[in-house]
Amino acid sequence: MLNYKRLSKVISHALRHEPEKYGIKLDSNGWAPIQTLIEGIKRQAPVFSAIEIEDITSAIQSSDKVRHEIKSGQIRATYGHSTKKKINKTIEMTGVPDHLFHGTSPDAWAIIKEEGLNPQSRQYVHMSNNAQVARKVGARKSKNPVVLQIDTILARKNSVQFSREKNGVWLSNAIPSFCIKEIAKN
Ligand code: HQG
Repeated sequence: MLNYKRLSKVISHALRHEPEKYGIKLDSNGWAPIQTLIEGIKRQAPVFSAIEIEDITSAIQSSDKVRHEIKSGQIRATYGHSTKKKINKTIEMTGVPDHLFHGTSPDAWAIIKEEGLNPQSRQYVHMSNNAQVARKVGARKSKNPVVLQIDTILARKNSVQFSREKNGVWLSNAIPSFCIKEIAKN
């Protein structure tokens, strides 16, 4: 039985970070033909040399988050990109929650307090519409994660643009520090 968690990581690597290694050229919205992805994975990851399209769909569906989507023979990563050419996102003009949440480490928070939130190695800042989820995201970085609350009304007044992804994930460009505060642990 294939390790779908591992396969999902390889798919994310190909579609978020290094598509060229897999012979893939993402379009401006991040889409690539599934067949090209399959051929690239077969070449790059010998352990997956016999994968078929059903394995790609199973890996995506068995994942704990909506990381990838499939449409008309194409596949894309929904968020997380670090490729040089920016993936287009649809700016939400309505329906942005008044507050979004970002989980991080105390060390990063000490800098964010001064500099604001930056995308760092990714194309966009990642946030959640849910503080508990943000705490889990921060737990990837620290045993004592900090949850930050973003005042999106103030941020939008200061030219920050938000886009909605699957499953409660939100993306934006850099957010100034005065729109961000720490929320108490509960
Ligand atoms: C921090 C996972 C210093 C920021 C998650 C974060 C997410 C700063 C780190 C998705 C900073 C970047 C993305 C500044 C931001 N100075 N540090 N000015 N501004 N930072 O991993 O948001 O499981 O690139 O706080 O669930 O942690 O992969 O971003 O700690 O949705 O699908 O710089 O990745 O999803 O770290 O995570 P990351 P993230 P998957």
